[in-house]
Amino acid sequence: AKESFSWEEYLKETSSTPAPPSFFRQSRVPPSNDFKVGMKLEVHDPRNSTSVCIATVMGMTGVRLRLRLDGSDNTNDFWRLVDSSDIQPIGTCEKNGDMLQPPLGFRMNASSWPMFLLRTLNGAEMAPATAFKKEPPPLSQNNFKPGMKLEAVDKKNPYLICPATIGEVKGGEVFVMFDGWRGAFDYWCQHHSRDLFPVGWCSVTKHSLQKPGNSVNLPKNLHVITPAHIPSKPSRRSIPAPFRLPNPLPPLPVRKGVRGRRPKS
Ligand code: MLZ
Repeated sequence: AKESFSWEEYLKETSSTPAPPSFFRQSRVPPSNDFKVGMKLEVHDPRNSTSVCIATVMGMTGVRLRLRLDGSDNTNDFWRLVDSSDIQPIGTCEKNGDMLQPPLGFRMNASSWPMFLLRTLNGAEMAPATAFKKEPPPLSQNNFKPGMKLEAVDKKNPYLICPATIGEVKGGEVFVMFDGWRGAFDYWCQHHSRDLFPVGWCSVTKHSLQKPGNSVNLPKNLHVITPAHIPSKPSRRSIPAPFRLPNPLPPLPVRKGVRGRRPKS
């Protein structure tokens, strides 16, 4: 049976609190998704952000669009929110006196770009201007505190949004730790990153939310000192799901002779 993840229970279980919605660069009332699969739009090439390209909506989940650059391959799809300032209606570029560019890795000869452009736009369904929503302005202050829970895009699997915890805060940046994945997917980003969402965002926007992984989150510098009740090699399968260490971990007793020794692994 497909059991779903409940923030309410999980927050109790981990005795943690969500980061307040006002800390995020997201609309309080999420925008509506008025795009349809197959529609075309203009987008800044994620691998070359100064150039504006044509993209097609290949899929959608919640208020996120799965985009593919016309003329590129099918292995570099990327995701944008419907209120991202990276996307705009077809014609915007020309109106600004700029030229549409072939994507980085255009699969044809560069000289065939003008003809390709004509053909790709001919008869295409263009996303209407009303589908593009205004991007919320960045917040000036980084208000996040370590331990606060949130929902975050897994940058290694960008179609996934997963339960996460703020691990560290440094100036305008936060360290996003994915619950139950032992650091494998963690990253630093700006506090106003569009990849961070308040707890409940997926449910409100009808985006699927992953469950936390099954691995114990151990701070990297502590992995050699394993408390007796944890198997020395925690695997995703070996620890029953309800078992979770408090996060952040309480300080471990410092044993004589251990301090300063480098882990062997
Ligand atoms: N199939 C992948 C997905 C991991 C997603 C983790 N997200 C924080 C794996 O099991 O490695």
